[in-house]
Amino acid sequence: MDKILTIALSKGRIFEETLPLLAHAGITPIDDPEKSRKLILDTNQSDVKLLIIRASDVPTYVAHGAAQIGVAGKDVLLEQGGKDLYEPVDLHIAECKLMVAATDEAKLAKKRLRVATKYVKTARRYFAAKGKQVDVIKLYGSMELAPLVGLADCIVDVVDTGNTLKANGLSPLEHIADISSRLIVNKAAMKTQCERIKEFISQIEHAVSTR
Ligand code: PRT
Ligand code: MG
Repeated sequence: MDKILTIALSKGRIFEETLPLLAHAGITPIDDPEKSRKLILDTNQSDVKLLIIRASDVPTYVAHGAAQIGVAGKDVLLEQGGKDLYEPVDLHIAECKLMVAATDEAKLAKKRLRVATKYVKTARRYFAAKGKQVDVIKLYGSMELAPLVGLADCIVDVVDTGNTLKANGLSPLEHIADISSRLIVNKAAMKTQCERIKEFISQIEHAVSTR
């Protein structure tokens, strides 16, 4: 019996954009995570399973070896840095930008900025590197609201089309990082399931480069 290969990923844009890459590696899920309530999806390959979890939990599952492989946004990886993982492939999916946004430039001129974000560590690091004093307010979602109700002067969030910012009267003002999703691999699994994982990585790399 071959060892099981478990791949952790989140529903929504990451799942949808990873599917064609998995298909290239010959892997097709049997259930649709948007319809099924199952958290472990079987695939057409009996030794490959998909774990459907929150985007921000993917590095944790892979770091602990509960999944050998995962797909995680670079925003999540930057924020949770220090997890002992390999990051062998930039999948160039779920691309966006991590930005500072506010109603206007003047809001960023304050001596001590209040920054609302779920990216607490990344925001601290960014403003510290600029020598800017900040108070970071941790939020779990709907960051765009914070500047509108006086909770913060600006936000740090990922931006794709910019429509959400625009709809809330905010502008993207400072670029922190370009973001895309990465294949991540558990370090111990890379040794114990070396051949299977290397084969998978090269199939995915090929899928990315020929897309
Ligand atoms: O939703 P949940 O709280 O479970 O977690 P999550 O929001 O982290 O997961 P998900 O699936 O929404 O995002 C997974 C990954 O997709 C993120 O970690 C990013 O790497 C990447 N990604 C790419 C994005 C976006 N584009 C994006 N636009 N993640 C979030 N957004 C948000 C954005 O913040 C805005 O609020 O989507 C909204 C719409 O964006 P606009 O700019 O197109 O209006
Ligand atoms: Mg989301």
